[in-house]
Amino acid sequence: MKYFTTVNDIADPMALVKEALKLKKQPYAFSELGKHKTLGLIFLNPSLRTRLSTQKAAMNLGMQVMVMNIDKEGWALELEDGAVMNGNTVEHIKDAAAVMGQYCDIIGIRCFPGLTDKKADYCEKILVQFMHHCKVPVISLESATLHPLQSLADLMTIEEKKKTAKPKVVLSWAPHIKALPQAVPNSFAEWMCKAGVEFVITHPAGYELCEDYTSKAKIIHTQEEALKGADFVYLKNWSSYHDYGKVLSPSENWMMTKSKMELTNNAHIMHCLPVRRNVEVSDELLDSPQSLILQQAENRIYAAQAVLKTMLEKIS
Ligand code: AN0
Ligand code: CP
Repeated sequence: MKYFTTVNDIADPMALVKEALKLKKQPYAFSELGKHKTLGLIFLNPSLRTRLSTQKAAMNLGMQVMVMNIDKEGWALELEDGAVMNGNTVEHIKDAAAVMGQYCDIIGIRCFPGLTDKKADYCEKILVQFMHHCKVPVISLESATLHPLQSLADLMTIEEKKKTAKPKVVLSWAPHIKALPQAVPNSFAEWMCKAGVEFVITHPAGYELCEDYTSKAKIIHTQEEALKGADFVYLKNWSSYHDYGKVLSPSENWMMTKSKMELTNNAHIMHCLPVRRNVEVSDELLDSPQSLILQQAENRIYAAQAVLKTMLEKIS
């Protein structure tokens, strides 16, 4: 595996889930594998879980880690090929990526969408240039359109908790005060469509996701209808894809509450975090025994570890 940017970069998602679950039981079984290998983590946006869990995963494998918040600590990056750089940008991404590739054996990069130019975001302008110029294996730490480490951890969590072979998993849009990326729901949909679960997406009209990721999902616009018999309910806000980057105001209240959850099969609540409490989901649910938010966050370590291990085995 040279790249981990989408579920399509791996041949067998369930095999990777099994590998991650094995590493959770024996985190230090491969603590020599990463000796004298360096992981670089490059952030163009904030992070708590991705940064720390990926760092921890690398440490469990014996790697050295360098972290750079390039948006704050680096030179202002130029993204346009052929640009005459007489403005505010100081360094071209092609030079920055090539240099970092010389310092690191594997690089992780977080590059959120701008949410104004759909075409630039959905062609992954930053990630693609970075992968091209750095020459080493690259892990997406959430790109403009996808967040595969999160989805791998989410699928692990569902595997650990499911009580039937084919559980019903519902992805429900949740309210938020800001325009958020579609990366987490796109990615969750992409992975769930390959996971052998009954997968339903529910959202207000106008919040349809890009069909490239949802073609195999059942889409139901009435939240109550979608929740019936669910075993897992995954809450997430996203901004509009069709009216790109906009926050539309649905007429109903889409916040997840205990009374709505009574329609489910005593479902587990999932959220990737950070969560706006009592806006997206009520405290009562997030702090209930049905909540899996901390287990998802814990599994981020072993999801990253499984990906790093696979990459290290190829380069060492
Ligand atoms: C980000 C998002 O929605 O993509 C990161 C989630 C992991 N969330 C926020 O910006 C609040
Ligand atoms: N879930 C997740 O990716 O969290 P961070 O944005 O804090 O990394």
